[in-house]
Amino acid sequence: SWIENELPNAMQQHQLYLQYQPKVCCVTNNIVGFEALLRWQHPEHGFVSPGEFIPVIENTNLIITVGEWVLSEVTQQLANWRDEGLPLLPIAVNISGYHLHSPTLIPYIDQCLRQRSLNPELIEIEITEGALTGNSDESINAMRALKEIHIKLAIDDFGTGYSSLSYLKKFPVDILKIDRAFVRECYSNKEDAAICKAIISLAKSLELQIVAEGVENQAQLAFLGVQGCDVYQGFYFSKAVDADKVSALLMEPA
Ligand code: G
Ligand code: G
Ligand code: MN
Ligand code: NA
Repeated sequence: SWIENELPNAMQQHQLYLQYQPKVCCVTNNIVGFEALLRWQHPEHGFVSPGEFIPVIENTNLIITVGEWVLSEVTQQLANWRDEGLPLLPIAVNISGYHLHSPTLIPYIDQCLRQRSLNPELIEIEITEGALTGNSDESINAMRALKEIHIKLAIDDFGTGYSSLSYLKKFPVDILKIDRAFVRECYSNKEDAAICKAIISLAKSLELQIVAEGVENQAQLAFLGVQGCDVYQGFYFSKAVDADKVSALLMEPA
């Protein structure tokens, strides 16, 4: 498709850029980190959503090229903020299963961090639950290798991947992100409330940090807070914003 043909140029021609969505502590309301989200402004097609172009390239080497571009951008951005004297917060990066299972991921991240003298704790890798259902041994090996270089791991879209919960015991995971499909009506729908409660309780007993996605209103936040959710993300606090807006947020006293 045109997506595969034009994406390589898009990186060179600065049509791709990142925005950053704040992650907020449910207790203090302080920003505790950000998630990097890809954006593509195409000269003819206009704005192209990652929800549209990522699936097209997800099982090709192009997802590695794009993933490496994101990792390089994010680490360079962190280094720039550090050099400007700003206090740094961790940034979560979405990595596709195909890239996770490639032998190039670990050396590439390691090189990005070393080149810019960054603490690995500043990068979190988000893997969707769906990416972990097959290749279980391969996934475990890749995740262990990430842990060896002190990178934190999050399971994204948790609850939608139809995978066995037993992998939580085997996989060295730090963070669970409740899919926004369960958050949407958590305060009014009995089933969604039960699912959110169960996921939060599971995360607590496994000592994992729990992040709720897609929080858009006070009713959702109140419910999640009572259940003991640690962190939330969503339009209620902020949509993803440009890097210069992040600098302003980092400068604000907590
Ligand atoms: O930001 P938005 O809601 O448009 O993102 C749509 C989807 O694209 C989400 O599932 C999100 O995880 C994914 N996505 C956004 N940025 C990246 C990225 O840098 N890499 C990968 N693999 N997926 C991304
Ligand atoms: O799959 P992933 O969680 O990486 O997807 C992140 C996507 O969710 C981003 O594209 C972002 O724009 C979107 N998003 C973030 N906050 C909200 C929200 O409060 N409501 C909705 N509907 N989407 C959100
Ligand atoms: Mn994500
Ligand atoms: Na998600």
